[in-house]
Amino acid sequence: MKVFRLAAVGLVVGIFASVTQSAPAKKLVVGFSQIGAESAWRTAETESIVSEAKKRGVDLKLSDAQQKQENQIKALRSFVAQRVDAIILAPVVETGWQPVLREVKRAGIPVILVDRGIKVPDQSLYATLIASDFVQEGRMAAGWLAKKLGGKGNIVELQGTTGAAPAIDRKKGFEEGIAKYPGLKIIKSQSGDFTRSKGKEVMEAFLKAEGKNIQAVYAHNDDMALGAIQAIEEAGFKPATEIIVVSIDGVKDAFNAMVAGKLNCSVECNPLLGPAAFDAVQAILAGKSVPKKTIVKDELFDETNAKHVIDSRKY
Ligand code: GYE
Repeated sequence: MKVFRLAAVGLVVGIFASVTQSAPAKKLVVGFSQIGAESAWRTAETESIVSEAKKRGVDLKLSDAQQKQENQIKALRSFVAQRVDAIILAPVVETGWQPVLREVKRAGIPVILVDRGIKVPDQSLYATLIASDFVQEGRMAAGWLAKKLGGKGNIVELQGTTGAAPAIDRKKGFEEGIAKYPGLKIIKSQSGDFTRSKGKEVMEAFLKAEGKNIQAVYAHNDDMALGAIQAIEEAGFKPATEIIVVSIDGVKDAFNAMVAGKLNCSVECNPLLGPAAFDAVQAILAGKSVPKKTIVKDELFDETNAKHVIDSRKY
């Protein structure tokens, strides 16, 4: 009886709701041009955006560019053809966006940049950027390493993807950071494209050329550092003791490596940008003004505190 009454009430409420409600709101359609899946960081970012879209009932069109700008440009054009409501773009490199973003603007579609910035003469070509301060991350890594090495030592650098904002800025910040220590030198620097396999490959070449001359590795992301650690071990050196390793991102595997005593330090870079990205999408589509840039705050973790925080890490 009770069950029946509840069902009846539900039915009445249901009918009432359907009478009073106007036509259901149109589902928001958002195009997301993602760079690829080169690192654990990137996978975490994709998951964050996909799951947030689901949570908010957004129809997300996800396009994976496999690290190629030309694929991203194609994706943007296809989003325009599909008349999406907004575009989230994680741009692989900084330059070369002006022509396609003009087309997007002409179609009246707002662009939300996530995680990496771009260089365009016309700032109106994107609505907002949500990203970490990569220069600051580089400075933090440099400060930590300078202290660890007592201001003296030879460093090899594994750069991120050539032309990418985090590669340019993390290099710049790090160089600034070590500039006050005349005893610290970058003796080799090359791109490892933000991947584990390239990081390993480039580190192997560095070790072959410099061997015992290397006191530290600065990698622009954790994946390259993890590849480098493998190369160091295979060359018969002890990572984190004989060769200090510092990197950026703070992904779970980096924490595992710090706890295992193979990685010394990782500067966090938060990839969980889904909520902030969709807050921006919805605000912009509601005609609200949003800041041109939102900086995500990052912390530094190292061998002394990794084990205390590893269980609370979300990516
Ligand atoms: O650090 C790296 C990734 O753009 C901030 O890209 C991001 C970087 C991140 O592949 O792991």
